[in-house]
Amino acid sequence: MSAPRLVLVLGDQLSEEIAALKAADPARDVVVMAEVADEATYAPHHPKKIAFVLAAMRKFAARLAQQGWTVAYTLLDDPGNSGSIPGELMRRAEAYGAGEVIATTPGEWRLIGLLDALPLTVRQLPDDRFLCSNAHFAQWAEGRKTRRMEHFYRVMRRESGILMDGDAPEGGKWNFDHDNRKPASDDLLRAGPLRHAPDATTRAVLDLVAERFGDHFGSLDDFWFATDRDGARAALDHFIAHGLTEFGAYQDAMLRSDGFLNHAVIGLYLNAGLLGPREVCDAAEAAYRAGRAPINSAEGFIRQILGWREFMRGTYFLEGPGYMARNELGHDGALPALYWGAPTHMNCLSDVVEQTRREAYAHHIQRLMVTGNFALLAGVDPAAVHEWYLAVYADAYEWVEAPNVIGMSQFADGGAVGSKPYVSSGAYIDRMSDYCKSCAYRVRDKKGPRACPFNLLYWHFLDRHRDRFAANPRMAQIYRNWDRMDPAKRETVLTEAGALLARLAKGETV
Ligand code: FAD
Ligand code: DLZ
Ligand code: SF4
Repeated sequence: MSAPRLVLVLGDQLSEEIAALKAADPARDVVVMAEVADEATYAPHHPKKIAFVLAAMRKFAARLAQQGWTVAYTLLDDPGNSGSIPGELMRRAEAYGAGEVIATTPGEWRLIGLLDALPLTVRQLPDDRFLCSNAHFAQWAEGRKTRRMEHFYRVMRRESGILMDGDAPEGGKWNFDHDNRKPASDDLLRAGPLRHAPDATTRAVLDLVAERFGDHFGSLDDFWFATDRDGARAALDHFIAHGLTEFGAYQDAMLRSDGFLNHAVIGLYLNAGLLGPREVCDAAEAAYRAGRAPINSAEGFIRQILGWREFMRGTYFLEGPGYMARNELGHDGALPALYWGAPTHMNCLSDVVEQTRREAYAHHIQRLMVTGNFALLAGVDPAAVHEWYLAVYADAYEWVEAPNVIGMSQFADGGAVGSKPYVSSGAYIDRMSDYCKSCAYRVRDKKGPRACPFNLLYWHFLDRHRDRFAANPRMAQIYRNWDRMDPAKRETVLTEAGALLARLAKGETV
């Protein structure tokens, strides 16, 4: 009998269809799964995220063992635990006399490099859980001066056949966002995401995480994530039945009383391998075709997965390991302490950060137009913003988090992801949320002691980056508005914004 090979399954590769398992032989090979301190601390992950990953790993390992695989599983508190993925592979290689590792390429350059550096023969197979391979994305991108998600998405619709009517897009349009973007009212009852009571395995993990990582930012209370494939599928079905119909309409809305609105809260399951993108798109399309969801919702939801998610993954691998250090706008401010829960008078930020601390979740518009928008306006170093997002959200893995943060949110890649920066004054937040009603600042004040900080910093941002953005056709009108403002008022706005930035830099509460 030939020597066993080690089959690496990482905490975000929990699918029976994962490439490494498909290439391995249960009669010969040993699956290696390891709970290691390095993966929990290379970014200070939210305790709920760590608990989710570890509980899901334990259950997935048990399922593989039941199916006849030999699983060498390292518990976090095993006395021999080396604390790292490479360390555990070396330990298992010695124990089993193995010289070869079959891995599915990790979703992070850091780990890809660590595996490449091992003194073992390591095969990193393409991760084929996606609807567009990295090679195919590179082919699509070849020769394009700019890459835009909307163009990529149409190719993906055609190639996958999802939501198509022959050669034409279902409903006659590729994009129905015109019907979306309504603010929400808090008198509507929404089902919210499906909540799962922790079982014995999850409770044991929660105790362990509290003991080992209780000092990380984030609460472990009321843990309700699914931690296995069946629970994740039930969460998807629940969303399709109760959330999808109004997903489109309220996609961009924010409410103090409801941090989930009509969002699916499935990103963590998709990214860990408990759900696949094709089944999610198929479920949404089936609901539409059965008359249970309108086209604007089905299309809007499918676009997030078939379009944005695949586009972000392609971008991460195309841009290479240097992407996380990009800083095209030269921002170097420290991340304000309010992101880690220090007090702030800004209602929107205080609410989103508190929700993030509690749930390891915020929806897209909260991430983009509140926490992301503020960091960009305030000129925070994008690497610090990136580290924060990677740590605090249960669905955060570098391949998807970095293009969203470095690219879409902070414009630190100079436009590889988006054609213009996502910045707004307080007016946008006021239109899409109820945060401003009870804020200490006044969203209508453009200057003065109670002026909304987003208003002040918005003009400061545009003014200091004028050379870069004034020629952008999508921003020309904004500069015209700025130029039409009374010069004395412009001066006051810039002076007050500068004073606000100075207070932020000193760590004062704003
Ligand atoms: P829904 O709103 O219900 O959308 C359904 C699914 O669409 C999501 O689960 C997700 O898989 C996909 N999706 C939607 N938007 C995007 C997008 N822009 N990029 C990739 N997939 C998308 N998403 C992550 O999965 N991990 C991250 O670390 C992450 N970081 C982000 C950071 C910033 C600054 C921003 C602006 C967005 C980020 N996103 C990230 C994208 C998006 O915010 C989350 O996917 C979404 O909030 C997850 O919640 P949901 O499952 O309820 O999503
Ligand atoms: C996020 C995470 C955590 C918290 N812990 C582990 C772990 O103990 N073992 C493991 O294999 N994976 C873990 N992960 C997921 C990895 O960090 C993830 O595979 C890489 O970041 C690549 O996406
Ligand atoms: Fe946020 Fe400004 Fe509205 Fe306050 S007034 S909630 S700071 S946007």
